[in-house]
Amino acid sequence: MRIAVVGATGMVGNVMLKSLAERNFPLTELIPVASEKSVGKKVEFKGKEYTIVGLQDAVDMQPDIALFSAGGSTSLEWAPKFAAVGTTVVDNSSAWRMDATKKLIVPEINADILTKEDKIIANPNCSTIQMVMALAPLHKKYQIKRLVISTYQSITGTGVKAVQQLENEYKGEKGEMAYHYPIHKNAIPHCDVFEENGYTKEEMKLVRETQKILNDNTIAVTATAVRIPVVGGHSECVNIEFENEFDVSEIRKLLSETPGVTVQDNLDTNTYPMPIYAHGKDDVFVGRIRRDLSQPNTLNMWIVSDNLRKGAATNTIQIAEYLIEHNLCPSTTLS
Ligand code: 11C
Repeated sequence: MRIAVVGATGMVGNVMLKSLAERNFPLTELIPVASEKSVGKKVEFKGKEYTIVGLQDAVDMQPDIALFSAGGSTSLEWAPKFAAVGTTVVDNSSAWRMDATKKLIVPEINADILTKEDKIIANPNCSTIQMVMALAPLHKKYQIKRLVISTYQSITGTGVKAVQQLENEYKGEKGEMAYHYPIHKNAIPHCDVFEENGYTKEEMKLVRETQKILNDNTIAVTATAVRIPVVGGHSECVNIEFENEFDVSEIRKLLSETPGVTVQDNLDTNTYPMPIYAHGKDDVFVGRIRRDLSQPNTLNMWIVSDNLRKGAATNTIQIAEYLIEHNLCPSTTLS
């Protein structure tokens, strides 16, 4: 398996390299790819140095799989060029997610819809992935009717510039601003750009991507996404109304049996998920599981996950692993 990592110098790209190494991903050649200004620089992978190549050189090398995390416009322009030479692209940007001809995949939920013909596969948005990981088994059993979501999102979702802004503000130094406002000691109800409907794009990703992944447009979703000065992961308060009756202890059992989900929910020991502890982990953590006392068949949960891991790098790599394990890309033979 010859694997290209497009956007290898970015925050997600970095975690991808770390994660590929940790998971002992079956690659025979790593091709780190970045924009022209990074070409020639080195990245480290499993104790070896690799030289970054440009996009056209990477296409010419015809890798088996390209893991993209280089922003929407790079994906729109370059994913088709890789696909044209036979590379299967797994794209972490928002470019292809809602394209009806592209599949939006969380492996634990819907990787079984992938075929050899899928040459560009979309990785969902981080805040969607962690939420649907916890919702999918519940939807199957109780049928979700409506979701009311509030997010508390890590600045790492914005990128290096935002982490730098927080550090500067913390130290009382001036610097470039990633946000319109200070983030230190603040909460900004504005993730990604505003759409005409008054919601942000991040909020609408939660609506559209959830329906696409769960393959159910009848689920009503409304969301408010907020940026907070945290680096470890995204947190979400999710209010779920089901069509059917449920038992809270059954929900807890179902979630604790779900691969990739860890329940942390013990009021006696003050146990609940928090981003500081989710940081660097691949799982999605769920706690504060309790009935909404204000209306029937409704539940509240608190969902936390490292947005750079399961929300981005890990999910992208899991898709690639699925392709290899199921013989779905050109030269798939597990070494
Ligand atoms: C955030 N979810 O935290 C974003 C980052 O659509 O892939 C990823 C943006 C995307 O702001």
